[in-house]
Amino acid sequence: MKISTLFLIWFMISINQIYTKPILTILDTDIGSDYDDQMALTYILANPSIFDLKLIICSTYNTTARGQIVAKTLAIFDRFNVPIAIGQNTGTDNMLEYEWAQNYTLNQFQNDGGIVYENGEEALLKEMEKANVDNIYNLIEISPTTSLGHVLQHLQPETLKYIRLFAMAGSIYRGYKNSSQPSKEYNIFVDIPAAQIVFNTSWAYFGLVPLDTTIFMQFYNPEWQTFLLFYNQNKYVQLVIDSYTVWYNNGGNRSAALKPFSPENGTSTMYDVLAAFLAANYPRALTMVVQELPLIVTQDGFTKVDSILGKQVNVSMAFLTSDPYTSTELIGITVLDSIIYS
Ligand SMILES: [Ca+2]
Repeated sequence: MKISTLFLIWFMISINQIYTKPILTILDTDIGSDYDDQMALTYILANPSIFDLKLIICSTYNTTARGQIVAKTLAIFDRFNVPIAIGQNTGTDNMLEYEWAQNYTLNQFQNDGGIVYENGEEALLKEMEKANVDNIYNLIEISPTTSLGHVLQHLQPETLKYIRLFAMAGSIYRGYKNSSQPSKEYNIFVDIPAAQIVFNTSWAYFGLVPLDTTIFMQFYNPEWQTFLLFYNQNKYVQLVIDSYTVWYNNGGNRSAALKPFSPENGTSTMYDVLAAFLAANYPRALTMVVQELPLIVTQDGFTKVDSILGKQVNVSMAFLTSDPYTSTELIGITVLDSIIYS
C-alpha cells in the first residue's frame, strides 16, 4: 500500500472522530490481568467525543480488585459520572496490575463522588434495557463473557436490535504466536457456555476482532518513544506508563507477544484496543479487512466457521496493508496521540 493511501486512511480516522456524535457505550472488561484492557479503557476515556461511556462492568475472577483499577483510572480522568459495576467473583487470578490501584479503594472512589454497583449483572441488564431506536448502544466486550452470558438470559430479544457488539474473542484461522492452527482463545475458553450464548445472539451488529489480527497489535518505536516524551507533563501518559510498569514488573514481562517489549520500547499485545478502535470507527473498518462469517463456538472452545449452524459475524480477518505492522502502527499513533492530547 502506498504511503498516500495510508495518509488517506489516517485523514478519514481523524474526520470520523471529529464529526461523529458520541455513542452510548458500555465496556465489559477483565482489566488487571493482561495490560491491554487498561490501554483500551484509557483510549475510551481520552475520546469523550466518540464514546459516551455509560457503564463499566468488571467481569471474572476478583472483580472487586478489577473495579479498583477502573476506579483509579476514572478518578485520574475526573470521570466520577461513569458507574462501575462489579460482576460475579469467580475465583482468584494473578492480577498483575493491581498494585498500581491498591491504595485507591472503592470506598474512597464513592467518597469522591463515584458510583459503584455491587450487583454488576443487574446494573448491566438495566443499562442494556435502555437501548431503543433513539438510543443505540455500543457494547465493547473485552473480557470472558460470564456477565454478559447471564444478562442475555434475561434481556428481551427486541432490545438487541439496538445494541451493537464489538468483541475481542476467538481465533479463526491463526492462533497465538501467529500459529497456522487456531487456538482456544482466552475470552472464549474461560467461559465456553457464556461465549456460546453471545455468539448465538442476534445483535444489531456483531464486529469481532480475533487473534488473527489482534496478535499484531503492539505499539512500539517510534510512536512509543513520542508517547514517552510526554511522561513528565501529562497525567494520562503517566497513568499508562506507571500502571504498565507495575504490570510488567509483576510478571507481565512473561506475556506472550510476537515482538519483545518493555516499558522502554513498547507495549505488550494490545488485543482489546482493536475492539475499541473498531467501535470508534464503525461503520468504517478503515485499516481492517472485514469478512462476514457464520461462526459457532464449539464445546471445546474453538470459534469455527459453520455455514449451517453459525450466525453471521463481521470478522476483522486481516489488515489492509500487506505488512500488518504498517496498519497497527497507524492505529497505535491514533490511540497514543488521542491519549496525549485528551
Ligand atoms: Ca481483556
